[in-house]
Amino acid sequence: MSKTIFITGATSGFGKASASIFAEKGHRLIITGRRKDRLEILSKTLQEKYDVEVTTLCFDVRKNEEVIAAVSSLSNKKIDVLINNAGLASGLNKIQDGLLDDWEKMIDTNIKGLLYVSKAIMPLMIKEKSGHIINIGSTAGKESYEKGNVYCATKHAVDALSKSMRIDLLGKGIKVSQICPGAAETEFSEVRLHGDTEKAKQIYKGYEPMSAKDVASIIYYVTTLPKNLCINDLIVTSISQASSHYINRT
Ligand code: NDP
Ligand code: 8X3
Repeated sequence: MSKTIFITGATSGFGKASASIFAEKGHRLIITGRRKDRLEILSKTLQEKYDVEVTTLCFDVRKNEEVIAAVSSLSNKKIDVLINNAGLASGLNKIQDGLLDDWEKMIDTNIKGLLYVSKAIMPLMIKEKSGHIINIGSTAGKESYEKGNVYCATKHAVDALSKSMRIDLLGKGIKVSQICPGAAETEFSEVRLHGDTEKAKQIYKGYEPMSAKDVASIIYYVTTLPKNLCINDLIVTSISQASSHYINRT
């Protein structure tokens, strides 16, 4: 049965790869992000390739008024799956050298943005007595690592919020899953390193990280379980990684 999938951060990485998989499987999409040009290109490509309905909503998850306006603008407000994926790391410094601007960006996007989008969409799911919220956490939400400080803290918050959502929404017919990927090569490190592409490539040197498509296949997988089952929490890494601290580099 065709579902409506609302994806935050669909202009790149996991969100974009998820949009492709769900479109390939014949689902309706609502793809969102700040880069309008990318949303429009992706929408056109997916509609042409898979003949599915794609709606684009261009907004910044950090701005609650933009989130509310975007969700209110939807003509069909039945959302089956919300993928809270938009997020970023900004900066890779020891905490004593951290920049306030980086900290605020991460807290506002990864925690407050996820809350704003969820707050706009949860009532729609509650009304339908069904839905699936998938929060993209991280191995950084399970353990802290050197220079990860505020990013790790925001992903620990996603971990706590995922558990809280599942508890508070119990009995409402809504599944809440958290997926915690380890290292995957997307634009993530380029963003974290403020656009230094060469340094970003070094992060993935000497081992095989996951691809965006790998993670998207896991996101899709958790939506394929029977109605009575919910994957609560799932950690996924490439075979080269055992934890945030152990990567088998050659
Ligand atoms: P990318 O940088 O490739 O994609 C990030 C996406 O988030 C983009 O589509 C971007 O869209 C969107 N985004 C960022 N800030 C905002 C904002 N303020 N408002 C709306 N959208 C925003 O990274 P990934 O795909 O790797 O990351 C996706 C998620 O996965 C993040 O939450 C990240 O923390 C998490 N993660 C990543 C891992 C990795 O190793 N890559 C591992 C574990 C978790 P736009 O700029 O157009 O707004
Ligand atoms: C992204 C993975 O290891 O860079 O969440 O924190 S890591």
